[in-house]
Amino acid sequence: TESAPSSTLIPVSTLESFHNFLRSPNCKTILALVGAGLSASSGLSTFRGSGGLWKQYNAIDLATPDAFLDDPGLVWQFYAYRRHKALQAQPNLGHYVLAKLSKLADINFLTITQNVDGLSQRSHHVPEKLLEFHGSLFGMRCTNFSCSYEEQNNYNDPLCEALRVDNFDQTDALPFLDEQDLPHCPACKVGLLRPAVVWFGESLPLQMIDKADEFIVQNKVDLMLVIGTSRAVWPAASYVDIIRNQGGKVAIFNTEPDDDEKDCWQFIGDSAETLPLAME
Ligand code: BV8
Ligand code: ZN
Repeated sequence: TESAPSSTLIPVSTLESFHNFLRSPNCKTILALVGAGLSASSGLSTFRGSGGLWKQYNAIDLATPDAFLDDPGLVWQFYAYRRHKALQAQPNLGHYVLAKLSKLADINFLTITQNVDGLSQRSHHVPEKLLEFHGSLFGMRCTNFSCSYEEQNNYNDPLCEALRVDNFDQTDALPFLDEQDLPHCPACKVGLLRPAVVWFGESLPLQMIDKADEFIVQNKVDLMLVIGTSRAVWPAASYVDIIRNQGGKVAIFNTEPDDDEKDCWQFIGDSAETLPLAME
């Protein structure tokens, strides 16, 4: 018999035992935890693998309130670049499999995505079953505390002339941008706008945590899909142990095997290939 595509060799025993569980009557509630790896084959570099223009910067150092206070122009160029790339990218089969699961009537399903690229939303995932835990590259928030500007999505690219990406894509040295050249709030006119993402050291919006906790408390999660994430970031990573401690099963979809993980299914390969195979 012909084997699965060369890059995705899933042992038949893994697939069979997973499918037996998935199709059994006691697999009614599924929670997916998604990370940058799900968007990798859509061409978006993972957080730790971000190469190219940003190789000289560590993404974690730029995704912080201090970095923005210190040099908003640099941080805005980082986000303008990622917005530009995310708008050029297309959701892949892995995103569509999760979107399909979100439409099934006979299971309780929720996706917690750590990604801010908007690809899960663009794959027509049922919105009520998608938690963008770290916000979105396209959300815009006013930094003027006394302003009542409602956070809203802005898909313009470029956001403003100074942030036109092809200006700085081919050069190594990024230009220093003055604050007045950066996006400002249309409501109060004075507030500098910032991307509505959760930076390191910032708390996640409470309603996100509440919705995730509500789902876990209301339905005992039978199966957790851990897709394309290094599980280095908290509190998103904590849900795997929470579910396992409640007796839920875990399936990991990653290009790297996780040798510490014993009692779980591991699908090694590109999640754009392994998810459709596993969840068919
Ligand atoms: C908070 C938005 C309370 C911005 C992001 C408790 C313990 C330890 C640390 C902490 C803790 N509590 C808080 C912290 C600090 C911090 C943290 O977790 N630091 C880490 C680095 C140790 N957490 C926070 O600050 C959080 N806030 O807890 O608030 C608080 C308040 C004040 C003070 C203290 C606490 C906020 C975290 C949110 C940060 N914002 N994103 C932006 O994106 O610009 S997180 C950002 O990094 C991404 O969104 C993403 O979530 C994360 C990267 O993680 P991954 O998605 O897993 O991506 P990664 O590249 O790491 O891995 C990719 C994986 O895919 C790899 O495993 C790879 O093998 C695999 N892969 C690659 N290709 C494929 C693939 N798999 C399948 N197919 C492929 N093709
Ligand atoms: Zn404002």
